[in-house]
Amino acid sequence: MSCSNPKVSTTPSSVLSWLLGITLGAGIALSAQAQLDLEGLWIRAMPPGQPMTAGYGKITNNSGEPTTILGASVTFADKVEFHETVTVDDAVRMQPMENLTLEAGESLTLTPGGAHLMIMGVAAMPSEGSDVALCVQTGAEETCVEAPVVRQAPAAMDMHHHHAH
Ligand SMILES: [Cu+2]
Repeated sequence: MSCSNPKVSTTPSSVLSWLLGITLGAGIALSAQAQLDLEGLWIRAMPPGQPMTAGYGKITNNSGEPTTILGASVTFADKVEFHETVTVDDAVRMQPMENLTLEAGESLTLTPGGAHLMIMGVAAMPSEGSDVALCVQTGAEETCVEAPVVRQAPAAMDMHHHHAH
């Protein structure tokens, strides 16, 4: 969160009101801000007719208190599960995540080969290049984003890349 307002006075009362203004502003911003921040979410483009695909990205708990993710949904498929990837007896497999509680400020990062959104019962696979609504539910609210349908992670998800070549 950034505040670019430079109106800082040296008199204590002005500083107090400035701080108060900041506090009120932050409070208003918080109430309008989603509990969950969905960052860089994308859905794997798959050929038409495939019954399932996966979604990835970063989900951060901005609520300031532990928050449990109850589920996720898309309009083009029956069911979305949070899966984790585990290795058992040298075999890689995936299973539903048991703990979907994020501590305050904690993020859940979903990446190919790791935890992911398993999207099942696809009625009509969205075409590559389209955007689809992807929603994540907590007890208090539902947070939705428009997620691009692409073959691989968009460049924005490459955290080590700073737009320079
Ligand atoms: Cu899976």
